[in-house]
Amino acid sequence: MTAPEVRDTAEDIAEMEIRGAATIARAAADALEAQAVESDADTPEAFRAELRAAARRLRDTRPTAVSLPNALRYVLREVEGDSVEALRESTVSAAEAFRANLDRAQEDLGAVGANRLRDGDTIMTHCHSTDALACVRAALDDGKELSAIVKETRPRKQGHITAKQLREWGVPVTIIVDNAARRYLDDVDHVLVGADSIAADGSVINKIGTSGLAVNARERGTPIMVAAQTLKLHPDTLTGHTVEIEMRDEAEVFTEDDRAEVGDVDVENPAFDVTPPRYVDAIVTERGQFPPESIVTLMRELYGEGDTEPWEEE
Ligand code: RUB
Repeated sequence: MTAPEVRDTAEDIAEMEIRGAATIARAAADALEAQAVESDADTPEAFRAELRAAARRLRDTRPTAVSLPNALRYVLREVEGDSVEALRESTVSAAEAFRANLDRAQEDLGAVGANRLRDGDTIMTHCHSTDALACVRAALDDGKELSAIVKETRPRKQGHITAKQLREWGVPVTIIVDNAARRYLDDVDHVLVGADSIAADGSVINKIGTSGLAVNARERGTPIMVAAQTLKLHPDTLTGHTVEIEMRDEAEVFTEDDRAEVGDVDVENPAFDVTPPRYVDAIVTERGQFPPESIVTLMRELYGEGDTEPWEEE
């Protein structure tokens, strides 16, 4: 059987009710745990097959954020035992360990990122990243005062989530439309964004619009800081694979009414883009900050060269 939580989580990730790379990873680990707890499999083989099927279902929801397959790999590789009960227990403790690592990594990353922020600084944000906000939180906890220029982030306006969080923390916020970013870059001390995936060459894959922002920021001389736990490192890129960019429903940007008004046009709605490493000043992780070109060393250390995926059929 497939646990209802696996189906619900997969749907919620696909529909972006659950969104943001770290949050998706946590939800995936939770769903595998639910699958293990609710499984009625009567043999270890059947239990493992169900868990792999659940992982495949979760993995197939959104293609770009590598935290999703990295979470599934982490949990599945810890599953061990000769009985259904032992397998169940090891899945539950793997999911618990994964969540604890996630929390610790985000806190440690926040402390590193906060060191780059000075009292009185203004940041510019794009989309909503819990890793990026962890840096702000840690800086505030250090007693620094910050203000923020928050890009709306079309088409789904995740900038509003960032603005709400920052206001709850007492940070003064100015919302701008995405197209206004360059005009405000001279007023900004750091561009601070998250990442869905980091490739072996140090390219940063994040919400569509990040690359244009980074190019403009470089031209204005504003430093660009990417906050990304090592869970965002994409191991497949070590062996030459590229990161798939999710294309989303055109209805997010162009409605049926728009079509009736405008006429028959093609619509493209890529969810993410790739920022080349030369536009990024620092990638801030829980292991310290790295120039993007050196991230490959950390990637090799943590993930090695790829091997078979634990959700493939045996
Ligand atoms: C979210 C997005 C975020 C990263 C990092 O895109 O691009 O910047 O996922 O987030 P979407 P976090 O809204 O399409 O999921 O730091 O929370 O992992």
